[in-house]
Amino acid sequence: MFKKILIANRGEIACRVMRACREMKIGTIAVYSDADRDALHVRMADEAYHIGPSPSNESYLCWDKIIEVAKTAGAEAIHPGYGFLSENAEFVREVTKAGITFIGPPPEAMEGLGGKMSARKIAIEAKVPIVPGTTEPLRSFEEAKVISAEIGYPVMLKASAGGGGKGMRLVFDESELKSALEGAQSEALAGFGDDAVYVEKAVVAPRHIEIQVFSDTHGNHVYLGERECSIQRRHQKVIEEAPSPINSAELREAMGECAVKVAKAVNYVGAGTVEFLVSDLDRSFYFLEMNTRLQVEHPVTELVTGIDLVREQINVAWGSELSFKQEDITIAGHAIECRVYAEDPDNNFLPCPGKITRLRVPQGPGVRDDGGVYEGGEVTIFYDPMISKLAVHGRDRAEAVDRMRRALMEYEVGGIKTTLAFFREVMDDVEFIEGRLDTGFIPRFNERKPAATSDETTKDMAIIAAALAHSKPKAAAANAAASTHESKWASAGRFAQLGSRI
Ligand code: MV4
Repeated sequence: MFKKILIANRGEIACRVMRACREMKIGTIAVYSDADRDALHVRMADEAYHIGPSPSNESYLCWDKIIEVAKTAGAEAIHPGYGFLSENAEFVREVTKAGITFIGPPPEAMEGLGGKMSARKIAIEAKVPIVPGTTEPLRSFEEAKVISAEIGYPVMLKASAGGGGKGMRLVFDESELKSALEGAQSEALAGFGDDAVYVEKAVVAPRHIEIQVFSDTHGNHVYLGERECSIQRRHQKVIEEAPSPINSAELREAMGECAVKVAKAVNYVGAGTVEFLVSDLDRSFYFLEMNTRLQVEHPVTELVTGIDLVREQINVAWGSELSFKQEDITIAGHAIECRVYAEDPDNNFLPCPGKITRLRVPQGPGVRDDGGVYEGGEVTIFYDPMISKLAVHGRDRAEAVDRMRRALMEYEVGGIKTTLAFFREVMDDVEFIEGRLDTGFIPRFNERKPAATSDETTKDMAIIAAALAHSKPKAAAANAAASTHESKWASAGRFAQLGSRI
């Protein structure tokens, strides 16, 4: 086995990878930027090397510096985590040239699946259903008009190089098509330096369900069930769960087999995720794209399968066969994950950097927190403000929801605003509890809930706080303090259930 691995990442995922290394008795090498001098991943590593200024394009994206560190520190392999260099085929080639093992798929698989249009071609070849549409860039408005009419409105224009909803337009009829096409093309050009846009049929109120796949260098390909990731804001996942509330063994098998077909088609190696849109009307599913990395939401799959995906990645990179076969994989119970962000839910989820003055992480039965910060540490403006992933596991979905609700009550973050209060509200939401998840969940949720920052609400808060101050002075003071770093509503609402939060 490898003796030393360099982790080319930061935050919670760097810490997560180091945990697997430690269990496997592998030495860990961290790299860090100016802003991360005192970061948790640096403290957790056996060795840590400074690689540059705070902006990621001068540090975590500088592969020459990272490879240099790997050589001097004697790393035999590099784990890229997610984001940064994790899906950069050129980086993979450079790492390999330096005689170091890249923990991830071969560059050819990455490139084939990197573009949306190229991925669609691979899926067609592999006889995997895709959303009806084109696999070549639209050459003119006239062509877009003819094809869209053929497919039938509503249609979706998508940038081939796209991601995060950039260069994507939903078009309801022909009158909107011209400006949508121009908008998508210019956004794609500005965002990715490539204005290629194609068209596909819009699936109405779809679910986003993805399949975890795993492949080794011996030609074994398996699927580890699905994750439902339909709850997204601005094309960022917010809550993920496994299995999907649909929880159908037939659908899992059908989607799983399609996902494996895609992995086989590109001679995939390691952990990958095949994304599908699923229509709630008839449970039909369509391949969307494949992500050639370990995903943020991998813990929910780990919780229901009992498999350590990072350990398996390292084993596969070493050249070992997968430690399990398809028939060994079972889905036990239900897992839910909330991405806890340093953002203000009362102010349009604006990032909230700052010093974490207090941190109490939930514990107890069925709770797992993958964190990247510590009390006294800082959340900076330079990187994604996710501070942890809170995941729970229960025997069924109802138990998992109860556990998440309880864990969220235990969770305390002081000094910065977080999305914890938002999650507490979601756990009490009827549509969420019933598992009615689709891409419209967040907009509907926002409509249903009272305007949290109106003057009336603030007044009510003052009244509640005053009443509590009268009966329980210490607790009320704590609650008033909590309301400065969390949603006022959530703090007040929970107070009756919780009594004191300190
Ligand atoms: C779609 C779609 C409907 N029809 N494609 C793709 C990338 C992802 N960030 C959003 N994507 C969508 N692609 C077709 N043909 C709807 C979405 C979509 C979405 C998908 C899953 C979860 C949330 C979403 C929110 C808006 C749009």
